[in-house]
Amino acid sequence: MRFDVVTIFPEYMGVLDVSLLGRARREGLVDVHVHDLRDFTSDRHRTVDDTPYGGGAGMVMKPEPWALALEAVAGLGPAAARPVLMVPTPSGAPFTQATARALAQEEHVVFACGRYEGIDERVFGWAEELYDVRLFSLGDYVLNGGEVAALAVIEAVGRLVPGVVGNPASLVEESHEDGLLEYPVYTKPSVWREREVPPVLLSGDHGRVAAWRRAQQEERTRARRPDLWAAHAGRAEEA
Ligand code: 6GU
Repeated sequence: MRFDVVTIFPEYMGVLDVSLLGRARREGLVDVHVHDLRDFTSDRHRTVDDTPYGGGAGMVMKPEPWALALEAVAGLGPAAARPVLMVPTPSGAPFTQATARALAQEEHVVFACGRYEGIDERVFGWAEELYDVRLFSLGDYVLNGGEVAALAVIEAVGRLVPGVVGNPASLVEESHEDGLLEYPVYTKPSVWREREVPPVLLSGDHGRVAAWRRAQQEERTRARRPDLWAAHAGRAEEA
């Protein structure tokens, strides 16, 4: 699967070289290319922003450099694939594990990382000609730009690509895969600084371990994420 990232801070994406995803890239499992938006400007100052119509604080990203960049990048993926354009913005739809699973089925995903107060809105309508356009948010807080959000999505989706995570079973038993948070985990020593591992985990009784873990998942979800718990309880009632 191929990712392209358009940004005015290409060096921000340097962390993609390290860890699990770095290895996946070197092994050719995921292909990530980063493009500098300023390479698609034509003035001496390589200008990407301007003042907002209607007034107000901050600057807005100009549409034409974005159009040129997105036209150039759309054709870089597999010929048959209609690319997905992922636009990080605090006013987008929530990005979830379900979104990550769906994106992992795509062949070509492009990120348009805006800075300042955002990108001229007309770009998104225009881009529908070439892309399946999806505005997304990581959560209800504001980042300075979309780069960190693009990194988060590339990591969440990249690890679902077959072969990237060594043991596929570890993808199944995870927070959010079944609508509940993950159960707590422990390793040796069984007593550490006077704190004991829950005895059931040392019992060797797989049935009791599974039941305990399930109860922990439910307890945590109820305590920490009442929103997820309500949705889970709703589904259980329907079934
Ligand atoms: Cl996707 N982008 C920006 N700029 N801020 C955010 C976000 C995205 N998600 C939460 N805050």
